[in-house]
Amino acid sequence: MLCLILFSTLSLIAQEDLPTDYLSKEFHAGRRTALRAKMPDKSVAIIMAFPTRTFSNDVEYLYHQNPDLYYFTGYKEPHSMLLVFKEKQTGPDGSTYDELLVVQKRNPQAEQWTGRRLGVEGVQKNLGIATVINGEEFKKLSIDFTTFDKIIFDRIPSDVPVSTGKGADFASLVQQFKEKAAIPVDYSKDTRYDNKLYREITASLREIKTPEEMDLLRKAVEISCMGQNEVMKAVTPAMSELEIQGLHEFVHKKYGSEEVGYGSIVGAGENGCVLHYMENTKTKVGTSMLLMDVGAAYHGYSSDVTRTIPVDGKFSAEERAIYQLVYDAQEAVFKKAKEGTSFKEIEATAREVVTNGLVKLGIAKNISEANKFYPHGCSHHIGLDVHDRGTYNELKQNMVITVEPGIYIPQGSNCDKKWWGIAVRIEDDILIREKDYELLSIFAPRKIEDIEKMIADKSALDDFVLPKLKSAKKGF
Ligand SMILES: [Mn+2]
Repeated sequence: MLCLILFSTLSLIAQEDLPTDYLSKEFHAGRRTALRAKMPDKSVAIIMAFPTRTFSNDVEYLYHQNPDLYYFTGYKEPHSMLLVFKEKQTGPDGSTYDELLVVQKRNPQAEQWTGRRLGVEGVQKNLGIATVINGEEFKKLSIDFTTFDKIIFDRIPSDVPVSTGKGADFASLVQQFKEKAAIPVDYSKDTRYDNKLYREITASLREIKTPEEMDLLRKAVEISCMGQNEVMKAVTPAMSELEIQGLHEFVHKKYGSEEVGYGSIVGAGENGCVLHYMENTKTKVGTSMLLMDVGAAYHGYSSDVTRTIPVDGKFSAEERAIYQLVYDAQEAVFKKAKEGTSFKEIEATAREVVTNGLVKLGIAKNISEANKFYPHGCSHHIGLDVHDRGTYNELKQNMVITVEPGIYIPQGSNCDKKWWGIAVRIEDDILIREKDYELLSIFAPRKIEDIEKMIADKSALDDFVLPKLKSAKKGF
């Protein structure tokens, strides 16, 4: 990390050796056409970038684009806004357009510090959007918003960082939009400013995956499975949760996954009971069960795969009983996974198997007691968000959802002590088809015997031993 000292700047050439399987400009254009088709007459849709966020002092978090803006344009930079018009608009020079992307201006000095920018021409060339302007130009552009019956946009975040006053940053774009469209302070009461319609339209588009999206999602899911497999083979009781997280993410990156779709969850024993445990601070996972909910993301598409394994290589009788119950709940859901089944039915199916099983094992006396051990839902869409936008009514072909029942029995639970500290979640990703489903996460074992076999296998990482740290007084 460097401190900012300004000298004259270099001009960078375009980057080489990039991945070749990004979503195509035709894909993004197709999505904008699909959006326009769903918009009512005399309407405009505004899709804003996400704001940048401070990590520390003058250091920002790695920027993550609003998935909606990425979906409709492929643009990954901040300080941007897309306007899609139902009807053709006429520009000041008489030209017509029905979409307009506002981007950040090229700036060699800034680019040397924070990375290359596409700029207007780069966007036109690489992303195939014809009408592109800089943020500064947006200020001067006159759009008569009174001609629209509907102004469709997502809720504006209430914590947009204050404008730096330099150039056209996100805060100033939001301000420009509010002024041009005369957005009232409380716009939620006026249906002309339609946040609900924004959510409905984007959900109905994004919940159905196109073949191009499926190529990326399949890859993301397979990469997650490769991580799970390698960890199963390499894991030892002396490893830390952090180290195991690192192994997953190392394997992901080895296969080109740029990021994880959510903070990796690696919880040994009781830590598995914390549903979104992301501290991963236990220094030795020991011989208990290890719950690993880790999702590689590939070109923005996130998988969501969980495996729970016995670190010592063999399920104990109690671990086996709980694991089998969760597995059976998944299998029951798989049988119903096809077009036409409702999310409600999926949820009820998983819950019925888990609750009946827990009562049978004597862990719970009734359904409400059993629900405490299974406190979350079974299924959600995955895509550009790990909990992806969707209408959540009936399953349709080309939706991709998770199936993830779980049972968590913390210490001190009102049941026989032998069950305490067992936490099991099994999570798979499936593609819904007309009459059945495809198990996308088939590459990582789910069955007890297959997991035990995988743990017994040798790993490429077995010989990966690093020198001890000289400066460590305690611990490592
Ligand atoms: Mn999930």
